[in-house]
Amino acid sequence: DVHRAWWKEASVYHIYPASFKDSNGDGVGDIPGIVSKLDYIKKLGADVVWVCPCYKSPKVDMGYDISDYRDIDPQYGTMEDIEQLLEGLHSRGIKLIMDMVANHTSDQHEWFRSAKASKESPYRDYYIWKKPKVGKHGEKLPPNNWQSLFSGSVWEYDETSDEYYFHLFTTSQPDLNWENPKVRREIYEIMRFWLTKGVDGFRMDAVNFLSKDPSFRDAPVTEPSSKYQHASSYYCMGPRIHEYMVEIGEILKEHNAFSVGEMAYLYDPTEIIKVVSSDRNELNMVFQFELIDIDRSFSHRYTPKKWTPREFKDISNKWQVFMQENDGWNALFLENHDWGRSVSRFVSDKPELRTVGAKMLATFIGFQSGTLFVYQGQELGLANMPKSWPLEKYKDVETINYYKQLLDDDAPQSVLDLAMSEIRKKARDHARLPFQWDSSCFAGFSTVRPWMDVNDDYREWNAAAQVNDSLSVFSYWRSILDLRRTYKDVLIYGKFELVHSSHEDVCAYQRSFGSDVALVVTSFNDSSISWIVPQKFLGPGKFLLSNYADVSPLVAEIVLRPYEAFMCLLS
Ligand code: TEU
Repeated sequence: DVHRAWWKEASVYHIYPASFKDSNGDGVGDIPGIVSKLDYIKKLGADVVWVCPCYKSPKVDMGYDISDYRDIDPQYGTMEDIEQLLEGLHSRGIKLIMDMVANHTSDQHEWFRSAKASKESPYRDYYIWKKPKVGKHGEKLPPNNWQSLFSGSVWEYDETSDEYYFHLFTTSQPDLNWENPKVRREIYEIMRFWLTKGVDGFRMDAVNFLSKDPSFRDAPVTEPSSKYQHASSYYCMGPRIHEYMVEIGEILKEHNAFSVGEMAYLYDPTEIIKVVSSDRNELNMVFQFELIDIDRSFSHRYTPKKWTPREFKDISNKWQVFMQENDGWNALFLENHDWGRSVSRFVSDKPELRTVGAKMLATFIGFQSGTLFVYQGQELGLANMPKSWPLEKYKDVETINYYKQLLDDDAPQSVLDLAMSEIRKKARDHARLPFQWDSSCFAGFSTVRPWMDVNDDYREWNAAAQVNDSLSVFSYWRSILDLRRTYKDVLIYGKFELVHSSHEDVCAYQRSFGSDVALVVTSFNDSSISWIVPQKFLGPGKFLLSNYADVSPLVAEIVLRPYEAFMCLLS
């Protein structure tokens, strides 16, 4: 027996507001811009739209530093614009989920300004403050050795009070003190505010960081050359995390809201099932990053790691099987605003392979069990910035801090070169280039030069060129979303099993429900290889999707062309 739910059947389109569509000619995307493109989103077939933060913010971290949770940033629009967006989406049968950043605020939020102004402030305890550690020579040191996700210490010294405050991200993003019940109540009220406005749910930012190890003890030294150490095991899933999640879950339940939590640094499904299992009433699903972390070390984005298609498949299989055996649920994604483009990272953005590669990845992820997320531009096969672009084209605080730290540490040229090659693959900036609407100036994104430059390839790679072309990447994604709706039983609720699990280059799986079986075959090889078709799949089959025009029937041994992918229904 399967547990059906609307949020399991939904496909989500993920929008980065600064880079989607500029309506007022200031070079930055905005909410009216989104409103003007709703028919495009409807055409793709999305059921839910998730918009990254557009609340009032100084935008040190592109809106993930919120200074007023109950207002819209003027750069993005007004409250009326959000209401229009809600109306426009709802009238098309699409839901809206917003990004809830509850781990930290901006240092410009009135709570933090007050907290910083005086130790007596009623808001002081909304944040995490600690006395300096005293060094051998009486010098003041950060209270522990934890490293910020954006380089340097997690502690920032405050002269006024002679204390440090805690920030996992930039110094402009002080962490909220979730141990303080007042803080939790504030956040819950904010969530209710938006739900009452008609918002249909939330993507909960960095939600596994809400509860930290209260001892704040030093992390073990894993990187001897570094002053600060990776400490996620101390700030992820702290002792009170489920208590908070249950509280959050109650609010979500009141409104039958959609919820997806972001949980970095967590590859243990037995931890995540506690959040998403159907009897826990915490969150619907979680973004875990084991798959898209495949080309990095655990502790750092820019430490390269070799990976194989076999590992890609094994990781997916691990989560698919675990969630299905434990009545949990997966969030399926290969891209978001924090990563390089999937076609550039996992296959190839060479002109001759790009379309077929983007479609192969879509097939790979698109028929697995879970709620499917598509990040803006992924549906067009958009690629990373050109490798020739210099560092000056990168705008993200994480990229900039990282490179600056290396320069400050007098890193040798070889280290700088490696850093640059990693940045070219994985920087968050790649996903934040302006959306490519058409072949006109600035890709139809804006009438002026946008806040980030448009990718060189926009004349060829854009929405206008793809929406009406039945062979485009867009049409392919559209088919996937459509097939998930049409063959709901097997594609949403069907059992997942790998086929030929040990094959090194081919990831094949089946979904089955009653007598229906969908076979999904994807080749991660850039040349032709042969594949033995298991006996039970032999026969004409009904090819519902394939990334090469001419597919031949399933005989005992077939040749898979470079990055070939198909989905075939047998019953
Ligand atoms: O990301 C939090 C997070 O843990 C990561 O995905 C992070 O971006 C990455 O690991 C850094 O290397 C969320 C948002 O998605 C991100 O854009 C924000 O910058 C961050 O929270 C802070 O709010």
